[in-house]
Amino acid sequence: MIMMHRYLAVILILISQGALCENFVSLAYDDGGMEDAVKMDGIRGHSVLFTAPYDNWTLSRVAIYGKLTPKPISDPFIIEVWDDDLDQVSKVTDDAVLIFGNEFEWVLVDIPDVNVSRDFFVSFYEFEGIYTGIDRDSGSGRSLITAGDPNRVLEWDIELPQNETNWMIRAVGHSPPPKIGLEVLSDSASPDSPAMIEAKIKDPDHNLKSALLYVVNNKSREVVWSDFKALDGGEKEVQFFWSGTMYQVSNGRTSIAPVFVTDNDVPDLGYGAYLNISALCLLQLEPDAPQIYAFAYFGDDGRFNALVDYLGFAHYISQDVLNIASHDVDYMNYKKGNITLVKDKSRLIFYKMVVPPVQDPYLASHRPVVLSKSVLFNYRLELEEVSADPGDYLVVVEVEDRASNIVIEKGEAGVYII
Ligand SMILES: [Ca+2]
Ligand SMILES: [Ca+2]
Repeated sequence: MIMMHRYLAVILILISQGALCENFVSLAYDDGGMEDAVKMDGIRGHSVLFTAPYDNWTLSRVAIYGKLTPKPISDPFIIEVWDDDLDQVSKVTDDAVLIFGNEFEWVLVDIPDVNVSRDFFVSFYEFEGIYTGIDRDSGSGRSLITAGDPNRVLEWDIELPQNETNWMIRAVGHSPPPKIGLEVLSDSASPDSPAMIEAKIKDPDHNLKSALLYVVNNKSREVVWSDFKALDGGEKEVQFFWSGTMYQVSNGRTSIAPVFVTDNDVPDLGYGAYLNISALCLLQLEPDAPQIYAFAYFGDDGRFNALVDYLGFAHYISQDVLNIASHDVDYMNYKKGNITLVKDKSRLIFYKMVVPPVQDPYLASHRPVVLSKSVLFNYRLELEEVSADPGDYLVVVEVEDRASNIVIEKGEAGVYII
């Protein structure tokens, strides 16, 4: 019922930081689902006309959805890359039986890195040795039949209509990381006059995914505020605002801050106001029980309305949320059969994000919060927006593209609360 991918995305960002990723993107015109397959004889090649995402894009692999024919006539296959003048810019020959199998699958063939611009052709010659998958759902007009000596596009002469044929051949290349220019446009933060931070973001191959702002206490290095924005395209000016506040969780007896939270895009089924903000936490049902990752959901008014673990199991939903989900269910009956939280025993451990001067950001745990009040009053657990301490704050912006490039920019100027 509740979308989890946002948090998983956040967690994955944390995990992938510092890891060595190969940041590839795939150019594809097929839909990934095969409806047909053909092999072709000696001179004819399956060719796809690609358009480079930008000039001098580095192409480094070709992916082909194919399998060996039962009795290959000849072992080698050839992949050729031509520019838009039909001049060959790269060529590899390899042994089909070493690379393709007896079942259809995506096979990645390494080619020497080559820079391509504008339109370019990738042609696959298999000499009746390999069936090449065909997607027939989304004719792109980019699948052709080619031949070499001299390089040329042949007349379409196979049975399937050309406008229903997409060779399942993809071009795989590097995705350069985004660049961030960070500027603090207004540096004093208060509810009446928020600080304003602008990030000018450029990505050469136009596959931006998201931007995340952290406002970091200069002394403690704790993140007091974060703001996530989904992006697309290649050039964006993103404005962030901060009113000098942070989130605090309190159970009536004790409170902890700053708590790391995420805004939610809850599907609009009436739940929105109840599940708007969530916080990653560790759930411990009883003192000796294992700790498991979960998300606590809070409403616009700060009330605690749901607790869902990382597998999607709901340990608690509030009476308000149950009423929206199903009007006829009695909450006390529901509670008996479904709510696993134990009053005075179950504990939640919330997180704060820490951004050390030289290391990557990481999550640190707060002391546990015990659920000691009645479920009928939402355990009296609340998420409150409170004033952050006066002082200096750093701004950090983290931008990700769809090829898992992550770039972190720390602002030279900071913001402050008087
Ligand atoms: Ca298909
Ligand atoms: Ca990129």
